[in-house]
Amino acid sequence: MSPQSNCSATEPGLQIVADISSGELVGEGIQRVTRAIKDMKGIFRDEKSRQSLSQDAVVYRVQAVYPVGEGEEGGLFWGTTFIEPGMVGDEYFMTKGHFHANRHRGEYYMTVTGRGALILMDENRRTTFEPMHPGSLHYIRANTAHRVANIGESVLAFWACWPSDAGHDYDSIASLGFSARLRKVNGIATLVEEP
Ligand code: S6P
Ligand code: ZN
Repeated sequence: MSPQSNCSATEPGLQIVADISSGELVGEGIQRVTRAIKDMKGIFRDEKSRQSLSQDAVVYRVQAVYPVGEGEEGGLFWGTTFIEPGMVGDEYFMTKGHFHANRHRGEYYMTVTGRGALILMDENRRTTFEPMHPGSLHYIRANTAHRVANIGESVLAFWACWPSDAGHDYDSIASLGFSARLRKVNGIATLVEEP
């Protein structure tokens, strides 16, 4: 038997390729979600500005692979999020943000392209942010709400890996929000506490 044959794949794995320059996932079984301006009611501070924008303009889209059922214990999911550059009032285009429904579940993010900010809020509602740039790796602890803003001039793409039993709690953010917002103040991305 040649050494090569010992190394050949016998079990089909994920039939997916993640493009390392764009973040794009290519292959079978990729689930896609798009969030446009019309889907972002109540997320940005300046609702009038949101209403004045083209409602079909895309804010972000997600591609993800779910090798096991959502909610099942023991698996891992993988996804790419692409956030367009843009503003709603003085806030950058950003994701809705969520806690994991199972608060004991963390997550990894890695930036592929663009410039962003990972906004994190712990269980005591203390909000901080980490700059995102190509290659930056971010460990999101359990019990921590997370949201990403695109603070650059081009698409921000990042990879995420999270446990299959994490789930998503969007309601807590929809009702209470984060305790601070990332706003453009004198041209600089600045975390401003909510009143
Ligand atoms: C999943 C992970 C990401 C987000 C995506 C969109 O746990 O954190 O894949 O789902 O970035 O953000 P959101 O807040 O709309 O789910
Ligand atoms: Zn998450």
